[in-house]
Amino acid sequence: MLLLTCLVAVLLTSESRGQAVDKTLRIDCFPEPGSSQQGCISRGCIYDTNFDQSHPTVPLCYYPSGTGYSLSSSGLANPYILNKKSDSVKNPYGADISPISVYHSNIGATLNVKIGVQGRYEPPVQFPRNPSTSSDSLRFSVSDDGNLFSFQVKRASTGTNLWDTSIGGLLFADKYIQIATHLPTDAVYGFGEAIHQSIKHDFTQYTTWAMFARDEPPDSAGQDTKNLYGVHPFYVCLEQDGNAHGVLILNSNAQEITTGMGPHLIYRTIGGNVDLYFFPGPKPEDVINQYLALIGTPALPAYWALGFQLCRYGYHNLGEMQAAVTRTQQAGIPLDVAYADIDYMDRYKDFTTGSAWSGFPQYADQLHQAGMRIILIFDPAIQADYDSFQRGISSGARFIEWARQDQVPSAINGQYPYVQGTKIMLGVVWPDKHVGFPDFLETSGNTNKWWADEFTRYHSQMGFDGIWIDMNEPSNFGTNQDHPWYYDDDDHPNIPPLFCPLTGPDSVLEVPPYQTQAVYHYGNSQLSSNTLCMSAKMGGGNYNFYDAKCLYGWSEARATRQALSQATGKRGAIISRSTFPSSGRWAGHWLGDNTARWEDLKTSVIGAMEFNLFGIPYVGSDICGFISSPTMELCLRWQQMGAFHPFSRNHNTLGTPPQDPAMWPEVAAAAKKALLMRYNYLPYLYSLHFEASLNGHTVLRPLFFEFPQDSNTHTISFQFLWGSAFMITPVLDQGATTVRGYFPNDVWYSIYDYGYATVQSPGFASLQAPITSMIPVHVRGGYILPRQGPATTTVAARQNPFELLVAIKGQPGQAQGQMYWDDGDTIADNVASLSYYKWVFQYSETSTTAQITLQRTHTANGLSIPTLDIIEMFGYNYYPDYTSFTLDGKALSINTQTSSYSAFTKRLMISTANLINLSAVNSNTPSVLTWRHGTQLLD
Ligand code: MIG
Repeated sequence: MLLLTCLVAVLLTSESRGQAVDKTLRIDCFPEPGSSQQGCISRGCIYDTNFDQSHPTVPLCYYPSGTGYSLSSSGLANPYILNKKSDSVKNPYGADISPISVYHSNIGATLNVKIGVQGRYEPPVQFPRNPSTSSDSLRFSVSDDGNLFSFQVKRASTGTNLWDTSIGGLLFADKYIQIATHLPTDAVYGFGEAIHQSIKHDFTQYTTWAMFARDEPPDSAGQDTKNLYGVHPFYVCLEQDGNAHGVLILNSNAQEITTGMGPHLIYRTIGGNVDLYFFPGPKPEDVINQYLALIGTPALPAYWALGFQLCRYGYHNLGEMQAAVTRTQQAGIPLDVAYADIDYMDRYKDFTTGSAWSGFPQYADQLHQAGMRIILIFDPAIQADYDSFQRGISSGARFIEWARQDQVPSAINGQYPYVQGTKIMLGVVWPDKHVGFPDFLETSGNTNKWWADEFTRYHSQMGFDGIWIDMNEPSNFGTNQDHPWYYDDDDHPNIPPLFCPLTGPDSVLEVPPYQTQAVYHYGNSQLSSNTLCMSAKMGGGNYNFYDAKCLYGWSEARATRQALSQATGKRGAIISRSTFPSSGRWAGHWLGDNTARWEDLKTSVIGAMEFNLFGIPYVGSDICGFISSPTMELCLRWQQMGAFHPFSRNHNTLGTPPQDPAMWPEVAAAAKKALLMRYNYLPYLYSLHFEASLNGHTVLRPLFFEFPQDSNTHTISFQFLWGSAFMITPVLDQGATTVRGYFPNDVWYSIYDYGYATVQSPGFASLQAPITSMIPVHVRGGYILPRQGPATTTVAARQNPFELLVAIKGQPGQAQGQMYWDDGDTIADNVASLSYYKWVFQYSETSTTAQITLQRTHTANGLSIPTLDIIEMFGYNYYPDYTSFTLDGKALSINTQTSSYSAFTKRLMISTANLINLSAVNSNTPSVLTWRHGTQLLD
């Protein structure tokens, strides 16, 4: 009895202090390894001794409720001034900074909430920050309940709380900042770069995702929360009613998020401020549009860059590359781009050509003659003893440096005359000697100018068309290791690696009090593992590498865009391994060093959708898998799926057998078929890219983007859409001859082998998909898709007549669509000022007539284009009168030999040479194509 009374008393005390927190709403107070009851209590946190077997991820050591700041009387309005709450737990990782401020402002419909202290580091990303628009708006409010400051971001139209920080946990020290919020639902998408097993985050447990750029291959075998090459602290969330909003947390330090069961979100970073951007939607696509208004719209790839691309690491010589290209061509597989990896270089030095590749420039000419293009890899790090480096030094280019002269290791730097008298931090990458890392963040312009000049100089020897930038996390080999891996590699001399000051007074940035999961995940690791020292200087000495490292790939992409334009005078294409918000303005992305496994095929479907959320729509995976060797069947399925990723490239690692599609007759046949369909619909895909670049959109979309009210779509991870109207249902399982797909309530017409032109009923369905067939592709009713007969290069395909696929919906039937068209390769830094065509198409019908209006809403100067010769219609329920066709009142004669109608499939094919000259259709009032038909057929 006495015991019981005591227990009750204890419970009451802790309850009366309001400190215990339900399992579902905790904020971990010991997220690093080594948590113990004693360590927990000494932090002032609460330790739960009841480990819950069924919820092993629930933090046992957690912050008491009420942890945080309170509103100061000196700042009761914008900016709000906060003081550390006197009875609150201290920041475990450094002195609490107090006061801090909270400031909110609007950029159009986007709400910016900034928490922190002026003058602290902020990422120097220079976003365009264009005001966004929305049919809805957001409201910011604060509360100081129980002396705990919190803020709320509400959707004005519904009052839904999108963020509510009353969950507590706000902490702010120089190297540990934490903020937490309740979330309206668990339908959260995004945060990267990481492998996600499902597109929707899982809130049934606590999961922490690190964000710190690292040369780290993805592992798709199971749940793996490690951070990969780039950093995207951005998510989209669907509210209960299907409204969508987005949030960007703009910070470039090592950072992480925990998704908690509340559902709630915990954000931690070890530097900078908390700079939050809320995008009101209310449609998912609106969210991306608003996000891209802030960070900038994606680069428009050259038209040819939408063609199929063939690559591998480990061609021993030019002959092997030629053989792979020739194999592919001879199999009739469409192919636009041939790649060379670091193999082509002389001992891995940028801007050089190795002796086994002496005929490469001539081969490039030959490929160009055949309408093809070349993309070459370039690594950022430059060997410190050859002419490219020397020109950099003499032109005032900067490299990443040590903070002080006395830190420079003379045993390394002393070997290189060009670095004498500098503080350049030398590291080790592929080249035989030490390398310097160009400082693309410095603002004199010298570095970027030198970079562009090097590309220009090399381009005059070797005619490449696009640039592949790798290793830009930046990756450095063997940092802090006595025996780096390359000591055991025959192809790399044993030069000493970089050692960072991990102890002593210079270690404050190297080993901060909280190192993030980017360190803890890897065991014996530091923030500088695989990269340069955190205490290095970049941005011309203005920034610590600790703060700005994650911008390295971003800044290299920006410099490389300038270099590509200067060197080639053309648009071309760039793909970058490391990315950050707004990298899409200059480059696309491949999903990194995946493995030839079914699991990796699956996660790449999710990865490509996520990068569309991140504003980098030009994305794809290494088709058939990079590491290890695919089976025929896996490679076949990957070629089929990858044919529908905006960036479509087969790539393979060193030392594995060739896996280009022509290696197996079955894969060759499947790749040919899938890629011919891709090439057929490239005018539609290109128009989506054009729209994305011009106005800020995705190209590839998850189903929930188009059907947010249909909760079945919220968890669909393995189907995707091109724009609104073209759905791909890939086969991702070994041995499968059918695939389960979901068809939201709408009209879906098959355009693959099974049921071509006919309607697929809505709901879940099992679809035929043996390896001899295409994977299922469906077109959505209500849309008109532009296309063109395919060919084996885009150059040839672009000469073919245009076609329209009219997928009719409704009663009376209607459909609409649009097409953008330009020369496809003019530099597009400003897409709006390109010389381009845009047409808007509209279909409507009455019981006696059908009509398609064609309006030219933008016109290219002096660009000759093919005629529109084919109109294919699905769901057309009448016998057409071929003799009744008119365009703007003038009779058109239809070739009845090549045109046809099937009352069974309701498919009408109108095919007549030179049917419509699109460059001449009206621009003000649309041109009208019309014809008569008989009475409606019964279904
Ligand atoms: O450490 O250039 O992700 O695509 O083939 C490997 C060789 C360096 C990593 C890239 C991969 C490329 C490879 N690179």
